[in-house]
Amino acid sequence: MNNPFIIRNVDALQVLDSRGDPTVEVVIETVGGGIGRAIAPAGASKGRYEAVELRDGDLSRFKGRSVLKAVSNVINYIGPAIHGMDVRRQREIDKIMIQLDSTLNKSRLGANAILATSLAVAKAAADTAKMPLFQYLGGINARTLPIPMLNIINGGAHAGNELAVQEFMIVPIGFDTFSDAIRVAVEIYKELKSVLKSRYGASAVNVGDEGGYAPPMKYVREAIETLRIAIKSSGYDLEKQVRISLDAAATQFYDEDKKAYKIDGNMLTEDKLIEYWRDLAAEYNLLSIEDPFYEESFEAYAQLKKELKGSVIVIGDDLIVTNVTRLLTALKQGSVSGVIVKPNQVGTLSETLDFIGVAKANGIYTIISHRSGESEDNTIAHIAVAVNGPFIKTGAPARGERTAKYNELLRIERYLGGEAIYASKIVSI
Ligand code: 2PG
Ligand code: MG
Repeated sequence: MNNPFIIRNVDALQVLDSRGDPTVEVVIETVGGGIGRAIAPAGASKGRYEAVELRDGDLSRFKGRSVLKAVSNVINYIGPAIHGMDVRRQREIDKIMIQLDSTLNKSRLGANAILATSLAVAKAAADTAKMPLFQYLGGINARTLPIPMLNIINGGAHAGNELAVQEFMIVPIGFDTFSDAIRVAVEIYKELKSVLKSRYGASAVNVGDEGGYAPPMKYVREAIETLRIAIKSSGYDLEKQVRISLDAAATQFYDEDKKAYKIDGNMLTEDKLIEYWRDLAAEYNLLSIEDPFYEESFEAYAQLKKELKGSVIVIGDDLIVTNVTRLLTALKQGSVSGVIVKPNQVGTLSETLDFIGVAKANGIYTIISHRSGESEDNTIAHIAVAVNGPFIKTGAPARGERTAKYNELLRIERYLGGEAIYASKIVSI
């Protein structure tokens, strides 16, 4: 009998992401008629140690941003190598691509080519098995809807304002269901719009790359204060119901020569910045701070984490780049209590799942994350449920490429019915 899971076709093409940049889409078909389609996302504030996103650099096309080489790598190298294989052999297929690439950072074939293929393989397997992707990946144990961290004020590399900190997020923790959490987030998002309009005028509600507002602000406290007003005037409690989280993306405002951070119009040394975060966390009962320091400063992270005594989750993104070796370094030094998980930072689905496994085995919170350049691809929503969250970070509850993930989570919640659990019910934060 014919095995329906055998790959019968691998195709790739260049499509566009949410910033209008070209990116790689891969389509895989199985003998049984299953189809897997996946699109690679792209970051703006990228970590130095991320797997490499291959771009053509040909200035006559898309200002150098085209990905035709990565597309042709899928068609000419990856496709022939995995054609005829069973899509359920995910690890083997990922290994073949890693070997074919044979670099440490996937720079030969491109992490964009490899990731889109890896995700398309899993999606083709789920489709052939006629199962939702989260269930194919997580089995009967996958039923926890993640707590969303919604970035509703954008700064840093994602906005055209003067805010050094990149993301100001609301985290609806005090609710019974994921859909309630999303409703509350939208109410606050809309309330924030009115607050910004009345204080800064109509242009203050233009949005940044991740759908959050990008008001003409300069001071971090000003942004947090405005969030606080919007949460309160929406009728929610800042202690138990909706918390505030930051992604500083501090590498972006670190001056390597001066060894100092430019924030709020000041230049702060590492010691001063540790104090700054400590005070801010206490003042606003912050739930988490992501990338509070430069991407090499494992010790500064550790120092801050020690001083915060577990009251705030210290998260590594650019510091760790979904890389097990860097995570182990961070664990040894006590640098983080949470990690961002971005499949395109490492390049394959199985390496992403391995990374999540190591983090969870060490009691580290995992935050499955989008990139600032996204698409309608909603795979991360499925991964978040497959690994039982506990967090997902996928932008504001606005703009199609962001709502694609939230909407998929709403569908999964409905599909699971009474079996669905909202992660905040089982995570102590
Ligand atoms: C981040 C991400 C996503 P980018 O820093 O966490 O929010 O941004 O994709 O630009 O790296
Ligand atoms: Mg980040």
